[in-house]
Amino acid sequence: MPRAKKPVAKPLLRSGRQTKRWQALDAAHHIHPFTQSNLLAAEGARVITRAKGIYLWDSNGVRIVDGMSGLWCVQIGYGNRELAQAGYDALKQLPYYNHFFKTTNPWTIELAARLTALLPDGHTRLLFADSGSEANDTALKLIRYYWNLKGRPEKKIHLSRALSYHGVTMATASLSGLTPMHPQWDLPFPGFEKVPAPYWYGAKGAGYGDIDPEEFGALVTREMEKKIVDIGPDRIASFSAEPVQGAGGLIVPPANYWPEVMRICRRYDILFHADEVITGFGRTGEWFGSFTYNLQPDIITMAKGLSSGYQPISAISLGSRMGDAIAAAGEELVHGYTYSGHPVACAVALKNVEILKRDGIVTRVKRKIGPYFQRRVREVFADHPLVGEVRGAGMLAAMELVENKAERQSFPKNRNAGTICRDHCFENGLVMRAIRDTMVLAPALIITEVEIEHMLRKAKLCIDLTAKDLGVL
Ligand code: PXG
Repeated sequence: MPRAKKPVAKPLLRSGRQTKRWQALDAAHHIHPFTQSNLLAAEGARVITRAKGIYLWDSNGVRIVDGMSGLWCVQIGYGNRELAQAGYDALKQLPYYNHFFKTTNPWTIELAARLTALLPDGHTRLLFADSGSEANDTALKLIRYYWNLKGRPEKKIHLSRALSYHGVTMATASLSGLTPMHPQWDLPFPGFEKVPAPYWYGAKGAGYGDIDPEEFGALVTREMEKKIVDIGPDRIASFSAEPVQGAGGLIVPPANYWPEVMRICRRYDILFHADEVITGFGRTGEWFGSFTYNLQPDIITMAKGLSSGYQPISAISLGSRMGDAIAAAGEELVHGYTYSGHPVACAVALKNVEILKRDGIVTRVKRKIGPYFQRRVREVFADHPLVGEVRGAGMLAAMELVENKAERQSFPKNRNAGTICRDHCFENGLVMRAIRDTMVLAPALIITEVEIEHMLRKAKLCIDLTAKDLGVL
């Protein structure tokens, strides 16, 4: 009998070749978002081929802990079969139809109804779109429309905050306060004005001196009010804000900030738009950050966790003030996307929301895993010499790396502390987001205590290595 051929250890070799091929094709043909293509082409992009729970695998078979749940969005973790099944069923039954010509479909209807039951009182009507940027762009249009309907067309200025991220369309990039998002595109458009972010930890470096968080909260809201008075409240349409600023550096405002902002919006008759693209769907321990911080939004935008990122879908929810006015106008709403309320995306989002509720995932963030995560991240990092501040809420946490902890002094930009740390994470199988020198973790809401320990051990290793590189340890 001929001897069976010994299995050769080819898969690795093959996958190595395949990876190189994919990297070359990617470098040649695919333009990446927020990426310097020439640098990436030299390095080669990491090819992610599968995922399960909180883990990703690359094309070389390396397992990576995804500390960011994708881009702050995979609430339910990867590889959920029920979501896959829901999408597959919808794909078979109705892969596409729209809502333009007096039509609808069961998944869109059920999802709209389900969401309004979870949203704050008065939010009984919503529209769908396909991304956070589209949702915010739509919100700005609806805000303009509302004031036109009210006979106040002069109310057209959109206020938002420094360091905010609201999207990348022309209008939502204008609304965003992260200034690097503007020059390539000659933005912001006129009519977009900024007020300060409630970024207490950065206050000293920004020249506010040694100020305590509450004083700083009062100070930035006074600056906001002054800006409104200077512009003239009659010209201001809206104030847009993330309950916790995400991409701007995970900024959790001082306790007195939100009540004062709510008072200011009411006093000057400014519509309040809560951008819940990151904070929605349990991220802060409630269904929406608006509940966590007791906000009363006139309009809410949501995306990411709505479908746990499994499908591109977003929504814009109208409070009674805007919803009633728009309904009463009885006009055609001259707006909508080909894919708004896509049946497959709605089916997946519906199943996602059902599971978040059925399995008590949001409640678990509030009562158990959120408090555990917040406690452990502080225990591990609060006394670390490189970590100036640990901050966070629910399943959001950040460690801000500083040169001098006692003096709250940041590193000069050219020391690249955040980038060095992110590179260590990359080498050590952890995705942790570097925002300037702030390292962020936003894991899937289904993460276990054991997995949190595993993730934090890796994060500690990477921050220790960074400290060594920077001469702090
Ligand atoms: N609002 C907020 C608060 C966001 O965080 C958007 C709107 C825009 O959503 P779309 O779906 O159009 O991307 C976002 C998106 C990062 C990062 O690295 C964050 C986002 C997107 C991409 C990267 O922190 N947030």
